[in-house]
Amino acid sequence: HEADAMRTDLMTLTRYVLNEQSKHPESTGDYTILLAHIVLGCKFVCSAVNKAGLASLVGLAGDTNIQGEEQKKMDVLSNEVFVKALVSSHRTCILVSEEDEEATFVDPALRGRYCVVFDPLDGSSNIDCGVSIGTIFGIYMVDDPNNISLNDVLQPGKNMVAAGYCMYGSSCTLVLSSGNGVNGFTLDPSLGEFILTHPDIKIPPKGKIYSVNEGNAKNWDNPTAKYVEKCKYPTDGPPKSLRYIGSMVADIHRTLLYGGIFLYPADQKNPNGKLRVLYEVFPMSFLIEKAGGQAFTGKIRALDLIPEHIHARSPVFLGSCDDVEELKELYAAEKANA
Ligand code: P6P
Repeated sequence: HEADAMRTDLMTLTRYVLNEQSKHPESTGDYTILLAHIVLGCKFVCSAVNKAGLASLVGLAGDTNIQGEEQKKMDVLSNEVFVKALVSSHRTCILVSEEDEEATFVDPALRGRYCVVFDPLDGSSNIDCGVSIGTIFGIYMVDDPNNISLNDVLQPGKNMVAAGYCMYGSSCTLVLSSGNGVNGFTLDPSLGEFILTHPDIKIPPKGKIYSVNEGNAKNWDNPTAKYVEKCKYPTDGPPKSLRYIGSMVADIHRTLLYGGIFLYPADQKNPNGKLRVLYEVFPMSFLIEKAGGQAFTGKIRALDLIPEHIHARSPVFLGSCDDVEELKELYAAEKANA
């Protein structure tokens, strides 16, 4: 009987967000509507990604995006779908996409109070080999949509009102925080609904996994090199396992659920690391902190960073509290000896 109750009492993402909204009588419902449009984009991309191999959507679109990477058709498609969904929600005023060099200022007639920064298809170089990829997004709110500037999205990540990702893998999983707690929803394709499957996610305080691209080891700075050395040759316990997928959404999803630490350090080639502040570092740091973990840039708390421009990069170390704390001590020691 209990199982039946579970099956008929479906906690969909829509219902969950409406429940949250009802806790704030003053709320206008704008956030609920915005989220519904983000979810629409995720469902579309999920469907397209699942058919990609068949619909010969894989392969190059011929163009290159502003990152100078060869743009794949899926990137173009996903970006267009999210931009159109967000503009048509009438709840956004500024959009920043990994695929577009300039920010999009929404037509004043269609504006709302939210700014959305997103990577429509992060890890897209992995599409052809079937590795999980994902959409990453962060949401800021402005006071007056008619009085906006680029500064409204050059804000520290701690000012975000929400952040999340949708992972397109063996299942389609959307992980979201609207500021209090982190929840995971899995798409039931037969219903076309995201169902609550991971309520109130908490990251373990310490993990057994470290996640970094060891191929960059020769370029790492001392604290990172020392930390990874400790992971491999610990003096106080068993070595950690290395798990690195090379698709941020997949690496972070595992870190969130299993614990451990994810590192994308600076190196001599990329003094600011590789990952983008607004739509990779901030949303993932926001989620990790709301789940009880830490996110650090090598100098400061990641969410305190103020991006210089919309495609700014930053090193990032994030995951279980105790693991990140150990790495922070090595950076502090380096600073003290400097
Ligand atoms: P590397 C994918 O291209 C991406 O932007 C992230 O999804 C991923 O974490 C990172 O780059 C992987 O970078 O240099 O290890 O291949």
